[in-house]
Amino acid sequence: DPYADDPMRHPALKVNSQCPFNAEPPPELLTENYITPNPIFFTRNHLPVPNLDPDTYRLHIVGPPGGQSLSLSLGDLYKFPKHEVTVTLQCAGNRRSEMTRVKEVKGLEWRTGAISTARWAGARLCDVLAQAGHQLSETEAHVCFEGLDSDPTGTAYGASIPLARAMDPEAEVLLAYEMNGQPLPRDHGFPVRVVVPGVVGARHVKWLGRVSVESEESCSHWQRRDYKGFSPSVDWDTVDFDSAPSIQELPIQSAITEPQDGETIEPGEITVKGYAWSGGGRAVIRVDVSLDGGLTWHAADLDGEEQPPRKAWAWRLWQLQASVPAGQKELNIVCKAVDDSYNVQPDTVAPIWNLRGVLSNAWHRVHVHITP
Ligand code: MTE
Ligand code: MO
Repeated sequence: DPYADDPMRHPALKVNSQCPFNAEPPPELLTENYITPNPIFFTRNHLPVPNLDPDTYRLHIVGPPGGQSLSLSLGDLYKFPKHEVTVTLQCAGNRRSEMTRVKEVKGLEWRTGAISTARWAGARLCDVLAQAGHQLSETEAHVCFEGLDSDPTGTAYGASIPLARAMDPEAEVLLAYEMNGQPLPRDHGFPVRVVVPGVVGARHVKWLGRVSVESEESCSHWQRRDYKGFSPSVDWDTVDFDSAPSIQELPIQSAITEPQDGETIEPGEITVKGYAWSGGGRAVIRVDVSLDGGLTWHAADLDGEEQPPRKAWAWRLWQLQASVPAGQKELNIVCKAVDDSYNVQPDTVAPIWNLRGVLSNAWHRVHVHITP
């Protein structure tokens, strides 16, 4: 059993698949803290978790022609300036289960919890690439990452990002070795993972083994044949994966975490809670909440850190206090967020349905009953 050596996990996690391990925190725990505690940070593994020895671990950085390839120990990586940043990581499949309700999709049934936030620390990728002699180049446009997790045929997880993002110090791409002040937990990439602020989870390669600069995107299945968006009318007979760009920055997203769908609540004062986040460093500027299915709206209070413009890498938690009118039997609670480019979420799921169930960011709707 290749999974026999997987680590222990927190019992509160909602497991979507045991082998490989995929799990999300329950909604009420997800927004209890701005920084997600490591044991309940959502986990998305495609393969068994490698068990790497930090003493013999080496990160291979392929140098440019005429440059210098590097084989970095953890100690070598610690010598680069240590950079810290608070970043929200979201899987492209977050909220996929709502797409499934429109029409069947291929993928894990994530609810609203395939998203979490941590304080990451490590070396900046731009500093490490510079040491190997890499510069911005017109022919070599992508930085490819390879994990040390692999399937029985020896194929490793891989992904890539544009070189311009990797070389931009303001983009703060990290080779992270700490998560919330601790060494990375095994499930989250021990000893080193990539953190690409504002970009889809799939590019944050865990258990990082190799970094190279190439003229093309990573040839990995997960770069070329997955994590792409398509029109609702494209099906598995007609899909042409080469016709769509790989997902990088993610669209504006928000969800309600309290109360939960189907819950029965007391009349009087209620508190509605949730999260909101946008990709590419775009800040959330507003969250609108409706208690009547979208007829009237209230602006929620935004909690959490306000990050610099263009570098709003982390989510905002939000809440709304409201009173439920007497005699009301039910509430149709809806939330939608707006980012600083005035991007908004679509109101329904059907027009953004796609065969892989990615980019599911329609208004989030929760129906609750009120005790008479
Ligand atoms: N890196 C490796 N090596 N193997 C993986 O399976 N999964 C990716 C990414 N990096 C993956 C990986 C995907 S799809 C996501 S959403 C994030 O890791 C999840 O990171 P987390 O498990 O720390 O939440
Ligand atoms: Mo993912």
